[in-house]
Amino acid sequence: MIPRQACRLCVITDPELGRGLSHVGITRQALEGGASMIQLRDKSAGLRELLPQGQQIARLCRERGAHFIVNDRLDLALAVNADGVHLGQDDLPPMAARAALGPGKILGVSTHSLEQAIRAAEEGADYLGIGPIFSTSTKAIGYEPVGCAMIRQLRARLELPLIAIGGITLDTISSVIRAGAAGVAVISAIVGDEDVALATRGFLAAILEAEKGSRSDEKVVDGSFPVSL
Ligand code: 3NM
Repeated sequence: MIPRQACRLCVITDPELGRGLSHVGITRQALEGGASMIQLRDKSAGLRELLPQGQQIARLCRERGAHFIVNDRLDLALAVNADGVHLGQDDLPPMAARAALGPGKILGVSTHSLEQAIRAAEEGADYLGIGPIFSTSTKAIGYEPVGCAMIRQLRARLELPLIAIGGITLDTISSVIRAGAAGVAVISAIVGDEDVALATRGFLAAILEAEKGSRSDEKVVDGSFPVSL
């Protein structure tokens, strides 16, 4: 289980886009800007290099009450006692990861279609990454952008928090939240900014503003139960 608010703003630490900042450096600034979740993502560094960084990030997140998720590396997530792990479609299947993680940890799964999302929910994911929402040059994943329509479709079928990812910027964030995403995960628009803390703060403010808009949309559409437009 993960509280919906924890999914609001996930900053993914990508040192390649990070203007010289390390995972820890990005984390410090993102937490200062109000990120609710940090995802450590590194496809090339070895575990011995990542371990001390992961330990430090775990401590920083704990101090700030933010959630710490490790991308892909279940072993690292366990070694640093992270809050959970985020898996892609080619990583360990969710059920196997859950068996190793135990019930108290968070399991997030990247999904790129309705079918993948429904399967991940059935397999025990606590939240779903859904993307790419828009085109992005950060990751060549071989999937076409799914757009906000996919968020609306999934919201209608699943209770799980949805974290939208892929090409999210300050210009597009409002449409994503209003479509029903619990939050967003961002790399380039935050980590690539020269002031990561300021960029994070800007995203958080935009999300809170869009959430207010979503609540008034709900009221207009139906006074008795929430509906996502
Ligand atoms: N996963 P940016 S898109 C890491 O669709 C990642 O699952 C995606 O980076 C998915 O915010 C993506 O720079 C890249 O577009 C996100």
